[in-house]
Amino acid sequence: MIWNPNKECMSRDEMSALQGKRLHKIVEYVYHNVPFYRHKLQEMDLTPDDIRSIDDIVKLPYTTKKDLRDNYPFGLQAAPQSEIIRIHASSGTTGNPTIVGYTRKDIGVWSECMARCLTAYGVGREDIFSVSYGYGLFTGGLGAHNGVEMVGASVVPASTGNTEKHARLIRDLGITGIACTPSYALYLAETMEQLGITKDQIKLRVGAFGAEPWTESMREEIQERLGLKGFNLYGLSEIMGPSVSYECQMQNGSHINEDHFYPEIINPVTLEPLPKGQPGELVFTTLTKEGMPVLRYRTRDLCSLMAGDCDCGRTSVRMTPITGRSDDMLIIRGINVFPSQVESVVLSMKEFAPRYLLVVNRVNNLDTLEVQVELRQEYFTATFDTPAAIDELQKRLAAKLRSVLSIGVKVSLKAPNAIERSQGKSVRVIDNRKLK
Ligand code: DLL
Repeated sequence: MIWNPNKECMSRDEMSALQGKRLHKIVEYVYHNVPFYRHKLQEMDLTPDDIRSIDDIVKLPYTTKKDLRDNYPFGLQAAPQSEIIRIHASSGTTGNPTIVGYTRKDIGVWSECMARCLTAYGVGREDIFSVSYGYGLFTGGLGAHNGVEMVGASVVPASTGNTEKHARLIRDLGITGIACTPSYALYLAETMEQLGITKDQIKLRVGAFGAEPWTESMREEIQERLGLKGFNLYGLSEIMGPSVSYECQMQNGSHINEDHFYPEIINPVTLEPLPKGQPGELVFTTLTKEGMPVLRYRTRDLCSLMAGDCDCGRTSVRMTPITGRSDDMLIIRGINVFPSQVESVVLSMKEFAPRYLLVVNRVNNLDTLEVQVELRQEYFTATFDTPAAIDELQKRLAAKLRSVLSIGVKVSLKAPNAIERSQGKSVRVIDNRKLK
């Protein structure tokens, strides 16, 4: 089944024509409504009339996460506040989160894009579908939720946490589909095994996995342990949230909803656009968004675009799985974490030297983050014999990190000079997770 064959199966010529028309419109819209873009275009001596076809996109400036942060909170919003019906936020590199407002039309487009994904996975009205991405400022929960409702399946808004209860609900309600991070799927499988819930007692058959990179061997393991077929779901909050791209039954790359999100691949160093098939950094332009449209947003995700038709009948361009990032962002339990966020917290506390290390592990399929940080010599000398003071400091740092990163962190305080110095560039992260 294809949710919207008119759009998902357009001829390439029709798609390019539609994209060109929409690009012109969106450039005109941001030119008149977002001073940031108007100034950028003026500096480049461009007006909306210079953008006539989709090929003209290369004339436009890039947008980065820093631009969003510098214009915090609403600087890039194009629609008046009265038209915004929802606001999501995702973590920024330091300090300010990225704020994204959606109009009613945006939520409608998002729901449809998500419905396209779910239909491609084989989800329909008869399904009972659990959304186990976090509900809240994160786009995963509500984004997937709206799509499930649009498809007409019964949505179970399980969110994250409370995994034992969730495992029992999967069995007792006969839940057939689930959306969550691939690492949570493995954690859930483990919890079920501990509870003695066996594969033949459950009816799971479809999984919509994303929000973090995963591999074919993780797919095999999840499929084997939960007895379902797992599909990739990709997205990012700056563009929309989940549903930017999705795997079909062929599972050969993820189809991009390119009538709404126009993809390009660029060389992250020279910023030159690259042809289909070549790996590089993925860039998106939102073609229809009203709340916060973005031109040529640099995702920092590395992948390539695939040429050629897909046997499923969809004509939309596909992207390969994400192989890495062109920045230092980590994804820990589905939450984006930048080492610079940890640095800003460490530097804000006088007790610490600016020496820290993030150690990431995967224990029982759950990611853990330990932050090691060195005490300053003066503080270390003054409190050396006072375990209570050290304990208080440790708790204070853990609480601050938790509020900035939105995840629990194990804090390990170190004596001055205890963190190993590297010879070349300083090493800030040791990621022991094996993404085989
Ligand atoms: O993670 C949106 C989402 C929610 C996607 C639920 C899929 C499912 P952000 O928090 O803004 O949004 O993080 C976006 O997560 O740039 C990628 O680096 C990574 N990411 C998302 N989906 C995938 C995926 C949501 N399927 C960032 N494979 C993106 C690999 C993914 N990485």
